[in-house]
Amino acid sequence: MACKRGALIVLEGVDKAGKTTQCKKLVQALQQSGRPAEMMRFPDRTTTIGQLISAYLEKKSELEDHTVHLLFSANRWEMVPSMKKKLDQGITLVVDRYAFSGAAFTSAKPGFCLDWCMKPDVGLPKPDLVMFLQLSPSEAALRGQFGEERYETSVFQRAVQQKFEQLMKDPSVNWQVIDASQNIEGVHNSIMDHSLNAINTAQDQLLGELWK
Ligand code: NYM
Repeated sequence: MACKRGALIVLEGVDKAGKTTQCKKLVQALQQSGRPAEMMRFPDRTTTIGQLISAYLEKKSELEDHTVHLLFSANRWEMVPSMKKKLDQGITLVVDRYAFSGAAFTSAKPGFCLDWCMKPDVGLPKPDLVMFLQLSPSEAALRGQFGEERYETSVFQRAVQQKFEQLMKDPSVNWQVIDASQNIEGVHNSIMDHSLNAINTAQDQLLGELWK
């Protein structure tokens, strides 16, 4: 019998919600329970496209807004062959941000609509589960100062949060909202429960296409 496919699991949320910490903990917990799992993140700053994006985020270069949006999408598409290969091999992928960040961040800029922002990512591998780490702006502020990168202001993050709320109304995506104000272990336990369910369900299903 062919090996069962891995699940595509995405963590989303505004900055400071704890996505990276939780992705790492989830991968570790899955591996320790004997389930093959790997972490990925977007943007993936290691590729040629990722380096252009990284310089833009660090304010070392300027890029026109549509252009950088398309680069973020291209940075996902360039990883699709290796993502599909790993999923086919039974490896569960835990992804720190995906197309939802792409659509939410650009559409929070003036002159962009969500619909246009979603288009370049239509047809990407569809996550089996997207967990949104929910944290109010006031709680995020308690976690310290924002960094120096582009988009790291509380005004912009509020606009991004509203765009995520619009995206979460889409019933074609398996969204789960996680209360990120709990302690690290509490958040991890919720994430682990949802992930084990998704892994069990995904193994007998074909990988879908996002927003199609
Ligand atoms: N970001 C991330 C986008 O604007 N579009 C995208 O498609 C993705 C994946 O990049 N502020 C933004 C969100 C973050 C920034 O992410 C870098 P990180 O997780 O801090 O490296």
